[in-house]
Amino acid sequence: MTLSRRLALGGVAACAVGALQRPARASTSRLRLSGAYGDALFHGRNLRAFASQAASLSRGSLDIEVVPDGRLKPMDQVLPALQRQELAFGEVLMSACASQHALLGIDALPFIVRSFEDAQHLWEATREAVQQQLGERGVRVLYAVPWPAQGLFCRHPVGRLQDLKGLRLRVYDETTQRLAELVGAHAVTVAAADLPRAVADGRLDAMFTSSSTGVDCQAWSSMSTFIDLRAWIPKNMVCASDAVWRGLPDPARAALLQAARQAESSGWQLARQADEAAKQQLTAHRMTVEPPSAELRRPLDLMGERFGRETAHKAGMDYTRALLAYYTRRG
Ligand code: PCA
Repeated sequence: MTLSRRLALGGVAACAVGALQRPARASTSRLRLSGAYGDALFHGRNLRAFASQAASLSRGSLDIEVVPDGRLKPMDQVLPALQRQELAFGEVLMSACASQHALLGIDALPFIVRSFEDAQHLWEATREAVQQQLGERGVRVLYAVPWPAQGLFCRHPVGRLQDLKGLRLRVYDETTQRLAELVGAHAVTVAAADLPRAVADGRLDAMFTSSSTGVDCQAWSSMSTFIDLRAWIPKNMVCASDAVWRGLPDPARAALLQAARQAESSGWQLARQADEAAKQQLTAHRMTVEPPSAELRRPLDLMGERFGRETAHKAGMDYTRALLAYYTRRG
């Protein structure tokens, strides 16, 4: 079986790096990309555009198959699989990998990034350190694209922090888990793919996510309100196995880099558009879309400071330096 075939199949058997490092050939390399979310979302569309750009820029020598919804690899296994070369490309939500790389938790630090411009500053301030850390583990970062800002969907209006106490609150990473703990809610872990069912079955009283995921899971089937907290703007990162990368001929690498630059720039545009369109859809489905009350906002801001301290303590100097760089850029 050829190397590209084994990679395409996502086989668990490690692929010999030696085979990848043979001199460039004109043949097509069929490689698979593990997508973390559904096909229909803007992230999925952007992934497919990335794959087809890579194909056309490499004159067909790169053939990337996008497999959505974590069907190829669950998100928490993507970075290790890239390192072991079991996977050629993969998409992850950065903060969902914070237990493997504490620095990635910075992407979901709540209440410090309030707009896409802030999120761009944070990415510029952290990109190098993220690339360096992942590079040491055999993973090459290609690009990152944000979700719309995270807000709070709820069954009943939440005007004060105390209103969250005792609620079944959906969580999806360390930040949301810790927030649930701090507000005294019952954390219920639900992956994005399982949200439509969980919401329709009424298993959640409230959930943190973006306007677009709210639409994707039809939040209106059991919830009444979207509080646009702009709590943080997490990003999906698309990475390559460094060993696979090193085995590609130069023109294929150049094509990948250019396709990645285009995907990053179009992805940020798509995220803005998706946010606008999703809020309109929520309203069209009779949901109330509103900013947080001052009474809710104040304690959440204070919580943001606490998160900064706790995470800097856990994640060390790279993290602290990246955070400082962010504040310096943002001014
Ligand atoms: N949607 C994904 C990640 C962040 C977002 O907006 C989710 O809720 O799981």
